[in-house]
Amino acid sequence: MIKLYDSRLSGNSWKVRLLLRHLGVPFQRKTLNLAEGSHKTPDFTARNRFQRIPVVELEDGCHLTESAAILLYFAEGTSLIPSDPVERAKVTAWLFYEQADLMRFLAFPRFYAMTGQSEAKADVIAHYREVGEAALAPLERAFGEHGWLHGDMPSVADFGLYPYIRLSAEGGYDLAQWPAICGWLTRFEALSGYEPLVPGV
Ligand SMILES: N[C@@H](CCC(=O)N[C@@H](CS)C(=O)NCC(=O)O)C(=O)O
Repeated sequence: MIKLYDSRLSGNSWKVRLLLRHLGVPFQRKTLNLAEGSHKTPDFTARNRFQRIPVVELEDGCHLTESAAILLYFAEGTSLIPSDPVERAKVTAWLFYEQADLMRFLAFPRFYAMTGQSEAKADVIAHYREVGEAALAPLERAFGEHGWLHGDMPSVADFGLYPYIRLSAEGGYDLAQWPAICGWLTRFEALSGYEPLVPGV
């Protein structure tokens, strides 16, 4: 069976889990404790030279790394990724945008809050919030035109962008100022296979 190396609170890993559940792909979770450094061991480094999660181990033992690359691998051949190269590029553009312009700015204020560093890191958090909010504005505009990131149907892009936007409130973002984004979060949560970051909580 496919294995997903994740951690309990990793948003990047949540992306992959959400997609696998939506597609009905069976997998086994291997949940690491990052605080113990279990992603820095020689064994894990052999699975991912970048020493990060998520990592997917396929049934033949091959490893996939980087959440966007993993999402694209599993979306291949499904309705979540267009076969037309131009439409496909529009979908993958969102995944690149998330990695370059959103993820760090949304994730780090949350990480600092979770690790009790909000006060010590107040200046950097203020900077991240400013950049992150500017990067959310194009999404608010996009959802004024269509219900999903790529037109009127969910695509793999929605799976790539949902987790850190949903989790951003834990880092102090006020999502209420983005009504169209909030509507999309609600639509996403109604997709088949949806499960919260920590199931049962
Ligand atoms: N660009 C990577 C980022 C992965 C990443 O930052 N993972 C975090 C957990 S969400 C991690 O493993 N952090 C441990 C570390 O960097 O030491 C992806 O999208 O997969």
